[in-house]
Amino acid sequence: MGGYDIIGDVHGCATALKELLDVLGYRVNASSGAYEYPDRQAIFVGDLVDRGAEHVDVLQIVKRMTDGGSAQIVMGNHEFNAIAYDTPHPDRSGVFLRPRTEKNSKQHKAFLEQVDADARTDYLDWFMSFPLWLDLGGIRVIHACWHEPSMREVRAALGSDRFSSREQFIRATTKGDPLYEAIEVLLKGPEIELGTHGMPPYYDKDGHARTKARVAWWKDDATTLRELAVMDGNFETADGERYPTLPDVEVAESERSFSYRGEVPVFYGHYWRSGRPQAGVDFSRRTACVDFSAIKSGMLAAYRWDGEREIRDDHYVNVMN
Ligand SMILES: [Mn+2]
Repeated sequence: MGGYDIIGDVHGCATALKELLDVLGYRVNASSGAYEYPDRQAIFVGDLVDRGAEHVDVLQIVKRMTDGGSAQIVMGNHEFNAIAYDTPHPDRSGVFLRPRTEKNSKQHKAFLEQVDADARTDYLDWFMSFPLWLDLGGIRVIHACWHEPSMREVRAALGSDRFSSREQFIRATTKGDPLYEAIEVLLKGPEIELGTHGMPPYYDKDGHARTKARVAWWKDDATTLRELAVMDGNFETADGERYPTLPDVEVAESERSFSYRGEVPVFYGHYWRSGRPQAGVDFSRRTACVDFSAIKSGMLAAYRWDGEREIRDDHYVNVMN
């Protein structure tokens, strides 16, 4: 393979996807109908679904590409949730592995409305076949966080890097099961407890109290709570005060275990970044986020990888200038 084009979270935005593939130089093969590029492959970081208005088109485009061999994909938390939303709970009648609460149904509404029931069944089977990560030699790809202890847990539970039975999927949605915890890290990213460091809960934009912060696993040199915990929203304390700056104290080694120290570049999505890719936040020498919020910006981002061992700012494609 001459190179890989790693594509961010599509979230039902087919127009943006077609524009990006066009910018990258992919062309539709007249006989198969699949976008392709000689000697290159597109790699999707997951989250094809939810939110956007063009689900049918997105699913058709990407499925044709993976079927034809011009693309590969890893599972995102939205594909995982879509399967769980559709799978009945084994013991509780009328209940599904992902509870059909108002919030969960609203988040999944666009997919349910746009993809009819028959097509949905086929696509959910396809989602179930997605690997949870890809290790392609020169690059690694994961939806949210490359974390080898969690991958070992998955391999032990599944016997491979993907699901092959409903029973496995049930375990993966059962809180407290080591498989559930591992999937959370890989598909949603690790979190750090603020309370154990003497910090109060914070309130997010929807008024939900939160006791954990996201871990900046992509920084290889972060050792303190301030460096590791992502607190970049306009968060408030219970009293409506601005949330205090986190202390610059070293955290325990176990809380640093997520930091990526591998030599092979890792590409990931999930984090809704925006603007021009920034060193130290969106990319580092060995990590690069490709999710630049297609839904909000109308532009889907990618990274054109040509064999380099260190991430290059100028290999980002279709990001804001
Ligand atoms: Mn995601």
